Amino acid sequence: MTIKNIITEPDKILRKISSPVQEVGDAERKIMDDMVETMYSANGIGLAAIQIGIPKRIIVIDLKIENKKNPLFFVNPVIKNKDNLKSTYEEGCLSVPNQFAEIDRPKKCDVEYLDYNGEKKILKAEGLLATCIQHEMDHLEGILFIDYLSKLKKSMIIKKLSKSKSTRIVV
Ligand code: GNR
Ligand code: NI
Repeated sequence: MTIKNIITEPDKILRKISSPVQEVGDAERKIMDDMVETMYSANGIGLAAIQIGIPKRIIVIDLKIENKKNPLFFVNPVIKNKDNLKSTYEEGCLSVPNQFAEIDRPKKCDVEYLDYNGEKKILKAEGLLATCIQHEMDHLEGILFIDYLSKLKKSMIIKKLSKSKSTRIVV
């Protein structure tokens, strides 16, 4: 397994729409293994393949309840049912480092997907898991949580991140 570099804003790659996976084979499992390792090393609770530069519809999530590792793998996820009730979480994103904002999303959702072994599954999610699934699925459409903020807040964040990117290169 390899820890990959996480792409951060501003970067056009993050705006790509990811393509469906044709078959869950060893190559796809290798991507999933690298994704979990990358997510753990960055202390995230979720990661979409596009965040490591791979435009495929693959996401991994681990809420690390009680510090136990329990990685969930979702290939070609589709949301089937969304709750009309919303819940609010303070969201962050490994591709938008050190920035946080409260975002409203449906409190519950059902998600249909293929698992690590390519088997079709359906999961009823709520709370932080539902929020995280929706956050990751947004990545598959090139959407980031900052897109839900006002134009002003969003542009301030992008400005900050592009500045910190340009000063990170030390010769
Ligand atoms: O690590 C993460 N934490 C988080 C917190 C609230 C809502 C969503 C997330 S996902 C984020 C990791 C990430 O960027 N996934 O794409
Ligand atoms: Ni994210």
